[in-house]
Amino acid sequence: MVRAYIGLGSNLGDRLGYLRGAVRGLAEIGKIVAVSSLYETTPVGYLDQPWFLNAVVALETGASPEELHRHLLGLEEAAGRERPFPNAPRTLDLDLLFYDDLVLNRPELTIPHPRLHERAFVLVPLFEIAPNLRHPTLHKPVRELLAALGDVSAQLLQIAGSEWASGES
Ligand code: PH2
Ligand code: MG
Ligand code: MG
Repeated sequence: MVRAYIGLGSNLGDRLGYLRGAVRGLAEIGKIVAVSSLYETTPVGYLDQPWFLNAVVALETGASPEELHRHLLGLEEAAGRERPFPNAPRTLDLDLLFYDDLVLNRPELTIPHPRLHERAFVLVPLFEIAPNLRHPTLHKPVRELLAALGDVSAQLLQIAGSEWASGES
């Protein structure tokens, strides 16, 4: 069994419904062992799009990285995700952040996620559930990666505790 960390995001349609559906879908391939609070976040990168809901979950799984990645893509597909252009608004985005301390560099899958250390919308929820988790190539714990971003308070707002994941819809 390994522990994987997955970033969840949505900024189109029933955002909370898609994230809750994703948590149910992740439980089909492992055991959810931690769920972060839920954050509303300002768009990063392509700015002309709605605010996101973001969260991070920890999953204990026997699935290989490839199986897990395929499962994530299947859940995005099931949520009706379309990809008209890079960084387009999306119903559901599921990013494999860490897979134990595996380092993988393939065209279709890079682990750890190559931009996670730049992103408050990933590091703030990740810090809640795994502050001491060490990045296997940057050799720093999440706590330090987050501290390096400085004041991120204008980029996100905590809108619910971890109970968000277990609600109806
Ligand atoms: N995802 C992106 C690009 N920008 N910004 C926020 N706030 N949240 C995201 O999940 C996000 C983003 C690419 O996947
Ligand atoms: Mg993403
Ligand atoms: Mg993605």
